[in-house]
Amino acid sequence: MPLDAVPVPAGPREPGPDSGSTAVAHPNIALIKYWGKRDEELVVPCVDSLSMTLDILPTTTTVTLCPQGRPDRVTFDGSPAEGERRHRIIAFVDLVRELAGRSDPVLVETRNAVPTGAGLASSASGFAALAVAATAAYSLRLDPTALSRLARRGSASAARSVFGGFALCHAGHGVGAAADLSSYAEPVPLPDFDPAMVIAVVSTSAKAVSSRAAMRRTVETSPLYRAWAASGRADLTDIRAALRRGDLAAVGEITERNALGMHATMLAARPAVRYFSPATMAVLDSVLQLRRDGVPAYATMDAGPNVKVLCPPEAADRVAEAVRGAVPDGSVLIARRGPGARLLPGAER
Ligand code: 2P0
Repeated sequence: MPLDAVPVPAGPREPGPDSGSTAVAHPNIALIKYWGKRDEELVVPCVDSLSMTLDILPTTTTVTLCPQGRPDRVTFDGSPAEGERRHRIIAFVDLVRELAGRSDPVLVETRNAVPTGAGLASSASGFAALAVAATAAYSLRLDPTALSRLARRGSASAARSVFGGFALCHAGHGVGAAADLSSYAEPVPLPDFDPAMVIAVVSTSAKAVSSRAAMRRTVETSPLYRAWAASGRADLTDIRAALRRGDLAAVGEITERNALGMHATMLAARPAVRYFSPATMAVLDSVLQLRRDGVPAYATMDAGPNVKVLCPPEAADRVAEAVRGAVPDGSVLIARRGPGARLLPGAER
């Protein structure tokens, strides 16, 4: 028998350039925000959310199984990951190992086109890519709902990045296992709704307060939290109707009010959580001016100072120019709706 025809035993291989399962996922921006968890361990959100997955700034993650006895290894953009970041990734891999009934150590290699931890949804794309790559590496077959539920355990916003276009994430009901089972995202089919999202990157520094800690503080201490959560339910009903009509102006108005309300609840937390910077305000002013000039542009902000502006695709260049004028030191990106998380065939890696 020629050497290259000798059957290779199935099982973990040494990591090499062709081994491992590689997945790519894109960030998503919530139009109706999630803020606050009702179960921190299971990462179950307090409120439903609705998002648009972008076509830029992907995360690419390769998970390679290693021989037993090796330590788990995690790299981020080629450097070893440490601290909380490593801990969250390994905890997630442990969850996949438990579901798969496997114990193989792993090498996890992640590359982020998004600045990590800067409110540009890097944990959404990160855990969606990890969920797809890790389940493939451990030969765990999950349907899209189960995959979204699993991604949620890494980061609640990641449940939405499993899907392309628009996705609705359910806060679910009940407690414990019932809450886990009922909280996942699903696609919202809107084939004809294709707005642009202009992203004003005013800072790529990691946030001072993690969204996890900021959410906890907001839920526990902000007197406005319950009111915002209740108004968010009305916002969701209204935005779904506006999306069905393809009414971008209404979608934008609801998106902007929902985000400003979320930041108001944070400002009312004790001590206050403030992600806005002077550059954020300058961009918000430029968006107001665009509207006064008749350009339909609507802002939303997440756990960081960067601003995302929803607008019709034909207005994107004008919006980008206005935003650039407001923050000459920043950078501006134009995104459209993007694809869901997917496994890359060997040839594309
Ligand atoms: C969202 N954000 O709906 C909200 C709006 C930021 C503001 O989800 O604790 O990284 O890992 O579930 O998902 C950012 O928080 O937080 C986020 P965890 P995540 O997109």
